[in-house]
Amino acid sequence: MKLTFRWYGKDDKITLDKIRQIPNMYSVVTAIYDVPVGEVWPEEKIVELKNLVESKGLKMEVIESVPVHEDIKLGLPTRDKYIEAYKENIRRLGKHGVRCICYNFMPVFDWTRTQLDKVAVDGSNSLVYYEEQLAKMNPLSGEYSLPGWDSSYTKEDLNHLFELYKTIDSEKLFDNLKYFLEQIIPVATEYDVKMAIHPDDPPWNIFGLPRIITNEQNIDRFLSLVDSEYNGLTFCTGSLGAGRNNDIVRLVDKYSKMGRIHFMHIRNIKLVDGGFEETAHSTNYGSLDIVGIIKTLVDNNFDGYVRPDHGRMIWGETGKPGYGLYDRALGVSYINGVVQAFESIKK
Ligand code: DNO
Repeated sequence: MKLTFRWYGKDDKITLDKIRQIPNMYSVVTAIYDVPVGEVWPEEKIVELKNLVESKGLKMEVIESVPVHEDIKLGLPTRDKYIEAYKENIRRLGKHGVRCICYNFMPVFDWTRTQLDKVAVDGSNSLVYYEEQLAKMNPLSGEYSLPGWDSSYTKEDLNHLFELYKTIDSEKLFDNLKYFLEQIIPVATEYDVKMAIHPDDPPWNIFGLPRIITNEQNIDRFLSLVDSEYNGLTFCTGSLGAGRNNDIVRLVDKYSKMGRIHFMHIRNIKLVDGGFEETAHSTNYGSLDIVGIIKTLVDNNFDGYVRPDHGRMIWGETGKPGYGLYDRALGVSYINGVVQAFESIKK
């Protein structure tokens, strides 16, 4: 498996110089952040970013994300022009060495937490999700901005989108996803770019908006919409793990054996009454068997990309919630250790 680390580009205070010093680091996971959703990424920006990354001895083989325009998810007549732009982005990225694109199909909001700095007994803090807090949030008030949310929406945009989503249930959302995949997967195949959908985080409907990449049944359905290895998954252990019926080790085994996992996001969460809390990666800190997950990947000769996912804030670090350096680097060390232990037993 190939170890990667999310890097938010030149403005990220966690620089490439720091990332390259993390043991066994292979590639960054990045994106072009200043092009509006739905537009084509200028080729010179892609090349410039790639050259910068490669000048530090790293690769740029994974993009997270090329976001999907809401009109595509809504199935509006304007979707075709956005799908054309999406295809062009796949071509351009594929041509410049990108082998995997992570994206999601969550209506309006990407990953959602209710508190970003819950302090734990050891003094670290992390992201949490409590139903009780969610019930008090009104996303239409325009007061909330979460790290995973598109901050360009005005209050009016949000109200308009919510109005449009009133006619979209999960069946419609599946239809719109199929329409999108049928057009992009042939391009991804031609340019050898593995498409890897990110599960919905958390894996249930929020604020009355449908979410479909949530459990085994729906993932099976997603994979059969276009039955090609280029139509695959970003298997995010923490996102799917928040669903109490999702048996994560078994699902990692099933989908990696099928060759449909292209990218792993590894993090641990602790399920608590009415929600979950993000923890250190170590198996004994949370509810997920991270050791079992990694063992399964090693057993199945997983050769896709892996990155540590959200870390806690430790040692006084401040920064992008979930994306500090220290705890994610500890996460990589943990992953490295467990991988090497199982690989050496296997030999
Ligand atoms: C959160 C991330 C997600 C992910 C998108 C993919 O930390 O895993 O924001 O990048 O859902 O499109």
